[in-house]
Amino acid sequence: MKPSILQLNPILVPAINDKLGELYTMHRLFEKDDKDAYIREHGASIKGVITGGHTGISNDMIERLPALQVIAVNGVGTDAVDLAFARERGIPVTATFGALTEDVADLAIGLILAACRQICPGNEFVKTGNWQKNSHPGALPLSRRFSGKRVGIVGMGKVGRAIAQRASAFGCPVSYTDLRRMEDLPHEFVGDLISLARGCDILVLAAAADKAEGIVNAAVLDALGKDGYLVNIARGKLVVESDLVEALSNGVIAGAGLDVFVDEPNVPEALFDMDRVVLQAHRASATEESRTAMGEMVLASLAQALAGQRPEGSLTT
Ligand code: 8YV
Repeated sequence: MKPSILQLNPILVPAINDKLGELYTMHRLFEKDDKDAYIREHGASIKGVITGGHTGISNDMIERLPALQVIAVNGVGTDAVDLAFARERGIPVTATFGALTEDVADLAIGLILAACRQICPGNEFVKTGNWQKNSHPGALPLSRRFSGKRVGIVGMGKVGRAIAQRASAFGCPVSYTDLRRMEDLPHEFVGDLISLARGCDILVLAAAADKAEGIVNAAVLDALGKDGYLVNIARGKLVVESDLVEALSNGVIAGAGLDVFVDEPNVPEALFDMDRVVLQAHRASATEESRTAMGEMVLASLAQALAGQRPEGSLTT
């Protein structure tokens, strides 16, 4: 009999779904109306869980899966899984470290360019026919340069480093903050977030959110200043969203590029009309390349755990 796997989020790569279906009995919880009843019926048979970084799994759900041997996070953020709880129970938790680095870093640069160069309002101006109606060169305001701007990065993990590499190619001096200085990096380490924000033009959030909820607040945005941009490709909850909306509304900062939000898919509507703000629907890893590589890592984690081995890169065992 094929082992049972509980899937909490869809996987968008057909080849990965085919492989999962070949090897396992898949329980696609996200498709069920009465999730509670479904777990009551099938919970005891579940050997593995696949979830998204943002979705994670609750402790209550873990407790309802007594045969659970692995939680495979299809993403790099593990802030929505209680790792200590899983560790106590000897359940390996894996993530897809390395699989999505390049695409998340690419989107960070895309958001910076889009926000600074006003690419979205320009696109709308042309596509709605407004350029033909008003071809005066001043119909759109001047935008801001990205090349050479000072970039401050919060979190110098794989993604932060890939953003630094790209920003350096744009001639941008890079500084960063993290829990510690990293001796192998040529960039300036700044010990506190307010000083980092004060010393940069573009503040990019690439940090894990486990212990960093609300670190970007009114004081940090104030330090970033009226010519500064905030870019977030990590987790919405790193930011006090109401402070951000207020800072953008009052010109405390110049603009923002946001892929993630506190309560997705709910986004503060005040942001919708702001030309200086570019929004994405949590898309940083949403390429065929990343999602295929991530899916393969999930398959490997399940196979290793269910064969009685410690999955490579387990964070808890
Ligand atoms: C993932 C994410 O792509 O990696 C993460 O932590 O939040 C996402 O970008 C998502 O979990 C896909 O399921």
